[in-house]
Amino acid sequence: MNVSGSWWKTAAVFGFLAIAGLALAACGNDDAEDGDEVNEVTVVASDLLAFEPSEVRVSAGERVRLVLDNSDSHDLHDLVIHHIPVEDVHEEGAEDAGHDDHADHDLHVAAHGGETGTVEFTPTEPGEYEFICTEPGHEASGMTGVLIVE
Ligand SMILES: [Cu+2]
Repeated sequence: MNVSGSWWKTAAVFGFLAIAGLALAACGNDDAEDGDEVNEVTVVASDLLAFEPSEVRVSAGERVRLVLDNSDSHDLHDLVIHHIPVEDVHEEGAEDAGHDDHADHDLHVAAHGGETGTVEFTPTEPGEYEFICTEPGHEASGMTGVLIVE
């Protein structure tokens, strides 16, 4: 009986490990699929003081990677949305530059001339959100656009 009992315990342990392994593998697949769902959009900033495109469409609840392409410019430009409901904002670029007030915006990305910056975020509510460049005079010269969250 002892030998038999030991065999069943061993089998039970291996069975548990197999199920745990399958569960981990399933989780890993989910992560990979989430990564594929990032919606990358590029907005080109130019020294002509315009964004191209000036209208960007994304989906509520979907991860967005917004690339501010300033590679053909000489000046620093940024892209700021003062008020937009967003989650999990992660910015890479000229983070310490190009905005008038850190506390006064929900979304910001900046890039020095010849560089690009990116900001990842998840918009949570449909709506139309104006974005601007906060460098002095740029917004007044028409460096504005709209992010449409559907
Ligand atoms: Cu600008």
